[in-house]
Amino acid sequence: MILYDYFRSSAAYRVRIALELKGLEVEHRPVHLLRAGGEQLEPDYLAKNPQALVPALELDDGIVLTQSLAIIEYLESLRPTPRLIPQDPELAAKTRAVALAIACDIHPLTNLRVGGYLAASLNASPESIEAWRRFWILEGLQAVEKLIAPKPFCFSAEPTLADVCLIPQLFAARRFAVPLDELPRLLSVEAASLELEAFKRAHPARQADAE
Ligand SMILES: N[C@@H](CCC(=O)N[C@@H](CS)C(=O)NCC(=O)O)C(=O)O
Repeated sequence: MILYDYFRSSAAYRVRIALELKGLEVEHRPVHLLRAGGEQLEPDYLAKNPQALVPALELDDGIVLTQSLAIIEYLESLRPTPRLIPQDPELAAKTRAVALAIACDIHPLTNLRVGGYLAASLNASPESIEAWRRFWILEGLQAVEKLIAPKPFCFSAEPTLADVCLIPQLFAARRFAVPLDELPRLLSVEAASLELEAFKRAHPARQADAE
């Protein structure tokens, strides 16, 4: 399998953590989101992912999967252990709710192309785009802080899809200088997660394309 990846992409980081937790190996193929106007917009990549986003996972038969959460659900079917979505229906719903709060409600507002639109079409300054990102990330994480119940991971003694989404979002929050000091539960989950080899190996700084 080939993972089209970018070291700083928090959506790709989610997939890297899931792969590491499940002990699945892939070839990483970097797609540089900034070089030459963005390699995600090149025709060869668009043929794989018409959304022009990373990650994408190309299977050995050539089929390409897109959307990090869909890819992770595929990996969960391929290698069911360790489970990332709990069997208990209530816990599964809570786990998915945190994952979706991050992947659908926080992350899209802070994406590169959204910043590009704010600048090019609405004349937003770099400072106001940074402020926009900080606002939406903090607002979203404040709610996630109340949704989780660390044990020490978001909902249990083992990491789940919620942790897989939370850790990359916290990485992005730091990148955009979002103040995290009043989010002690999130910080405790982060500390527990970053102790694990799988999370360490998936970290942006450890990727071959890291800058
Ligand atoms: N919902 C998508 C989001 C993917 C996404 O937004 N990826 C970002 C990097 S984190 C990207 O490729 N951005 C390129 C751009 O905005 O042009 C997923 O979960 O896979």
